[in-house]
Amino acid sequence: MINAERFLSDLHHLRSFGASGSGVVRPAYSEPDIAARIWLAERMSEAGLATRFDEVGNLFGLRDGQSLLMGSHTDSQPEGGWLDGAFGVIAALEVSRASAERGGPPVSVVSFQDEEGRFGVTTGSAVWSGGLELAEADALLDHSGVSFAEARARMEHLTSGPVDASRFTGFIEAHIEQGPVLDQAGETLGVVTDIVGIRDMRVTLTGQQNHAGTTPMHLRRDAVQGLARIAVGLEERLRNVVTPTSVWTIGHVSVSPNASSIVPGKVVFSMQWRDGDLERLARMEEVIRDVIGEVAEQLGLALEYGPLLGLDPVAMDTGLQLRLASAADQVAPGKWRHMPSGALHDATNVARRLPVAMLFVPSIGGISHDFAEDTAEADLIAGVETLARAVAQ
Ligand code: HGY
Ligand code: MN
Ligand code: MN
Ligand code: MN
Repeated sequence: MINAERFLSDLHHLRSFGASGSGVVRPAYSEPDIAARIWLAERMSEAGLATRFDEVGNLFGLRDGQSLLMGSHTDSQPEGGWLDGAFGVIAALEVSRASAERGGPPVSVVSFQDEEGRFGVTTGSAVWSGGLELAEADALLDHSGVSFAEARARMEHLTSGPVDASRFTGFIEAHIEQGPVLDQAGETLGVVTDIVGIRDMRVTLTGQQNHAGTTPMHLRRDAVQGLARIAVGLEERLRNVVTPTSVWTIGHVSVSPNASSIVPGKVVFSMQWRDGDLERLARMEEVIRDVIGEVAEQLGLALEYGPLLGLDPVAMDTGLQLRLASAADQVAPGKWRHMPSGALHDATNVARRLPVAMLFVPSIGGISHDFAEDTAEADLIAGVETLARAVAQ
């Protein structure tokens, strides 16, 4: 039902924007990200879609009247794989074209901006869905101190107007799994049941910067020692409240002044945790704040928290799941499953406004957020075919 060659050709063209080794470096609002969006808008126009950039740089390709919305994001992590987000956007474009050619239901396409959280957590779809006020988003800073307001100003000249959710009947996002489940089971497709919740906050520990040769150990207020104790303390204390699917990550660390002969005076780090259960997320937060507070006190470090960002867990629409499941049964009989998503997706935000569903294809070796991320071509095509069948039904 689809043109696999056209789909693969577009997917590989998108890969060329910000290409780095086998992966991409295409963070939100960077030059390659904006160039990719401009190219994508051209491809949408060629497909007969009316293109629109909203005020934060989300790109829509619209069919007239009521339509189904499909898509994902085209920005990447600072070191990203070529398929994260890209697969869902180009799959949506192909399904939209194929459906129009067959006289099927109208499908609009979207690439949301800053899904990867340069400025927070899925910023573009959070603003579009009303989950985050634009003024609040504008004040968010990336790790180098650039504000969201400054970044989105780089796309101001492209802005062509808002897009109201009421024109859409639902949202389907296809994505690579980004985990090992389908790959290890030798399966082709996953119909997502729900998406985990996430919490993310920046923590600043300030001690006393000093000479690394003359300052006795017992007189130091060393911010890196604080971070080390926190990392170990969390490992021990979170054990009591979590399940095997709960996760927490200190993924970004900035040490000041970051010199071998200086006792580090300041550490800023990201503290992120995820779980499918709202209450457990709250219990994890209590433990995290306890551990950080206790270590700060022991070492005489000043402690400052940034805003607590997050998204609650959400369930996928059961009607849309059924449609995806029946299409999956046709395309990959006996080789698909229902499964939760441990990664975050724009679908979480869109669920505020529309019924949403998600379809996964396998990630080879379960690798993602890494240049090595990949998926077998046959699995990518099976994913698009499944979407097309679900839409046709
Ligand atoms: O971090 C995530 O789960 C997503 O890839 N932004
Ligand atoms: Mn993604
Ligand atoms: Mn990602
Ligand atoms: Mn000296």
